[in-house]
Amino acid sequence: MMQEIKIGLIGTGAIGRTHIERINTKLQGGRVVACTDANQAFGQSVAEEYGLKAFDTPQALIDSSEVEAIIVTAADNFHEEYVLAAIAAGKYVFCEKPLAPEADACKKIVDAEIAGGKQLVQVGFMRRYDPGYRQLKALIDSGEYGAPLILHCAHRNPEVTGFTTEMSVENSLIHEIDVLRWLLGENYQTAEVVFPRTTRNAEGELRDPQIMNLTTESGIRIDVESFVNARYGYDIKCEVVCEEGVLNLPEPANPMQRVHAARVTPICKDWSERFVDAYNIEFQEWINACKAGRVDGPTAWDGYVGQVTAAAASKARNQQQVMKINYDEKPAFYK
Ligand code: NAD
Ligand code: ISE
Repeated sequence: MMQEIKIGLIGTGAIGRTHIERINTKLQGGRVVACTDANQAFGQSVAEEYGLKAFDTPQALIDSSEVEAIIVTAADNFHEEYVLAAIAAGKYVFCEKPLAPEADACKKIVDAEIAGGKQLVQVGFMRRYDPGYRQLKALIDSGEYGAPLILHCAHRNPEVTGFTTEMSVENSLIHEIDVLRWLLGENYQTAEVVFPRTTRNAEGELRDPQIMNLTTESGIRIDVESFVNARYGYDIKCEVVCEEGVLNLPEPANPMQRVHAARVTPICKDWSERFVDAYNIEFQEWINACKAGRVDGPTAWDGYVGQVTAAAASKARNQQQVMKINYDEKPAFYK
């Protein structure tokens, strides 16, 4: 057996723990051996639960000779600092989305990676690994249905805590911003965000739901609903209207049940259930790529493009007007 790659994880919260679990119990070729969390006692308890070494600080974990690759699953605002530290240490780093909440911070990461001369960063845009999105992409790429013209999408969470109006785009819709660009193989040109009536279930000042409208370079129009207090379940929709056919993202294969004089097909409760296959494939491919000495998933450049788009959408939302999106030219390093 080839040696397992030794992984250190920063941020042992909800998704951090699911990644430890999947890597150490389901996947092959890698093992999470160390962790750290801003809440040290909590990080220590997770380390004990999974038999890992607990580090007091992310920097100590990144610098340790016992750790060969890093996973960043801390809160969004700290991604930049730890990804830059991992690049400085010359270690592969998987960073949960978003790469950083600000486009400038993503650009700093891109610049640091280029200066280091080696691609090390992968961003956690797991929908690219979802079997349903992969099937949809294969159908679009086959050309059999003609060119895509319109996309109607929805991203619904049952509930969230501590969410702001900005986070609907920067933390939640960033998934659609990335996966639809990958699905269509083109960049965006304009963004707009409009508000329907706000649900009574939105906390404080949160505007929820929101609708983000995007246009692409070739003129495809996309509407995406973000509804983070949809209550009924976790529901992701994507319908691609093509010249000669309409393609839909497959629903998760939950069995239909006949109960209480009704036919019922359950809907997923949250992201961890809806995208479990995507996360498993994403991490197996990341481990394989690290061992082969390359990055073959979403790059720091994809993280940057995502956040430039999100920033334009945020500005469009604040000014209630359509914003043009301008990206820097893609560096040869990422081509
Ligand atoms: P969470 O709040 O459950 O966990 C975050 C953890 O990070 C907490 O334990 C917290 O103490 C720790 N932390 C915060 N600041 C830190 C710091 N400076 N250094 C070290 N640890 C720190 O949040 P979560 O839901 O697990 O989300 C974590 C990240 O994963 C976020 O960036 C989020 O956007 C992303 N996420 C991605 C998906 C996906 O579908 N790909 C799903 C959920 C979350
Ligand atoms: C969360 O951080 C995720 O990434 C989930 O996939 C998404 O559905 C949710 O809205 C985000 O807050």
